[in-house]
Amino acid sequence: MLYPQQNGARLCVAQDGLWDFCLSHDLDGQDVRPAEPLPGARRMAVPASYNDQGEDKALRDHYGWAFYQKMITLPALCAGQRVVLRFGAVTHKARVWLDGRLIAEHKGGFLPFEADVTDLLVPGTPARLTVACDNRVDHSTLPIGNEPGQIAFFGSDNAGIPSVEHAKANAAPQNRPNFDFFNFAGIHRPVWLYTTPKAYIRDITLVPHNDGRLDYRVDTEGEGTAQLEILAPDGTVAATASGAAGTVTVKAPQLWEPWPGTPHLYTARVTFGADRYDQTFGFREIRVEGTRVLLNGKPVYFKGFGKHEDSAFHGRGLDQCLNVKDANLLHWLGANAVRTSHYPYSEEFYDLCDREGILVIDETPAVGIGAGAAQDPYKTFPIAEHHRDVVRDMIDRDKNHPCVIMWSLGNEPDLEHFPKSAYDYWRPLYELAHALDPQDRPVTLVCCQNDYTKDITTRTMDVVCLNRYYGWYNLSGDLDAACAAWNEELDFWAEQGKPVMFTEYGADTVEGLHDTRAGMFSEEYQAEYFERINAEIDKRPFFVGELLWNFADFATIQGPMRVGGNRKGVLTRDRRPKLAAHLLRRRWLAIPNFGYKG
Ligand code: GCB
Repeated sequence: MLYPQQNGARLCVAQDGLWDFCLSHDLDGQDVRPAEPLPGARRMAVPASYNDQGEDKALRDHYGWAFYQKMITLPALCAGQRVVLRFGAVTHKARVWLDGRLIAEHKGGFLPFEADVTDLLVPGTPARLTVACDNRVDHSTLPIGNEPGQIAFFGSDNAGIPSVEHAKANAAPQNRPNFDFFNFAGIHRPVWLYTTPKAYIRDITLVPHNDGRLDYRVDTEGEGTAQLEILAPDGTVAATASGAAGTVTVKAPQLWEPWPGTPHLYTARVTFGADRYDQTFGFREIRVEGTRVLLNGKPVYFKGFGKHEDSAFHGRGLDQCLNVKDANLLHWLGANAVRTSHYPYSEEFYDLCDREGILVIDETPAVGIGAGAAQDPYKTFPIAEHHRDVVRDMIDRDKNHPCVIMWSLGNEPDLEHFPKSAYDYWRPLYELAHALDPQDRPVTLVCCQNDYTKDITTRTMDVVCLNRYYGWYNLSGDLDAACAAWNEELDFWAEQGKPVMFTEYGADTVEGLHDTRAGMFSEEYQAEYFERINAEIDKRPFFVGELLWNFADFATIQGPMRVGGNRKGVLTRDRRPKLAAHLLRRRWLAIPNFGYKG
């Protein structure tokens, strides 16, 4: 799906700003009439989560539908154009009405959707746009929520105590997320009204090869012939082509390389009748060979983090300023990679990473599938079809980005208790991702700390991605024992003949808490933890990367394990460095992108 673009052929108007807003108190959202002004409306900024924009608990802890509303108008001069209303992301379920008429429904809170409103929005005439979003998570959504009566992630269980069980059963309906990030909701990404000519470019698919060949396909609607101009990074025309699909060759292309190399970006300028679209891309190749990951033919070493889209007040809403700040902090730290844990991020983030030379592991929102479940989640959770849709839509959205170098099908599912079921569930998704990706990038699944000898799925991925908390959730505070256990596991992975990397490891750290003996939660413990564990992975040639948990502290559900959120950030939530950040910076600036392990 193309990102909205304003150019000589298309008008593109952001609908961001202050909208009217109200909470629904009916689980089907039937107490609000979308054709009428919202009852008791208050102001709400878009894009942003609604949860932290007010001081009331009702907003923070809402369960169910919330409504947004705004009058929209397209200038009369747009008459005769095709008109589209596009949402970057509405979390988790959305319904959209124009003047009371339902024009779109969408499931999944992290990917875009749009509605053609050419016949509904008369240019020059205002219309009432109403958007409802449902924040409920359960066994049929991604991410996964627990069903009523069950506990939330890191909630206190006290199973079996009658009074606690009764209170749980009688508690007000509420979300019980099976994941460790706050369940922010709302219109999280920009809303656009855009026009195209009636005959238009629907999609562009590009597969660059480092010898300069560029395979392309242009999908269109209506009569016409697609024309292509390939613009070099300096804007000069490097090649031209005509027709809906083919191969065009750029002489001696400048490759896209991660920071501190130069991420050279080319542009495919496509015209089709009166329509036009500029699609950026980069010449870079990524593949796995034996125990190495080769980027542009060279063994790459990943240094960086799992992140979250999370900040004060905005919640999970797009914050371009924060994204730019984070990119600069990644450079300052000497990092070259991030994982979009635990959902696809905003389109604007990938565009920034293309330009800043940051490698991205792009992850679906499939988090919480059954970890700790007594029953086989693959047989009981109705999610397979939605999961396939999400994989398809994520690849469709992000396929042209040079920054995206690997797909992650999900985070920390149960792979150990129902190993055969797990394999039968994940293997087709792995094959689907390979089949759908025109650039055929490596595919992975991020695995939880488990009995790795029983898990038969992780070892079949292109890159083995491990979340491990030796020295934190187990062997707590004992880094000698943690290193011993970790080494024993590394001996197992050494036998598998795959590249292996950390996608998570870390320690909760309260900024300002210091300790001469590096006790848990102190800044010294986090620094020593990374130093000790990193010394072990440095000895292993097949270990190709270290993505720490987490880039910055982030909001979570309340629980006895979380002091004002998850504190495993190397930076605080407001982006101040903890002690470990300085040590990592020294380490990472000395580790080259290529050839670190030979
Ligand atoms: C994990 C999860 C991540 C949590 C983290 C933690 O394994 O993947 O979402 O936040 O552990 O800090 O417990």
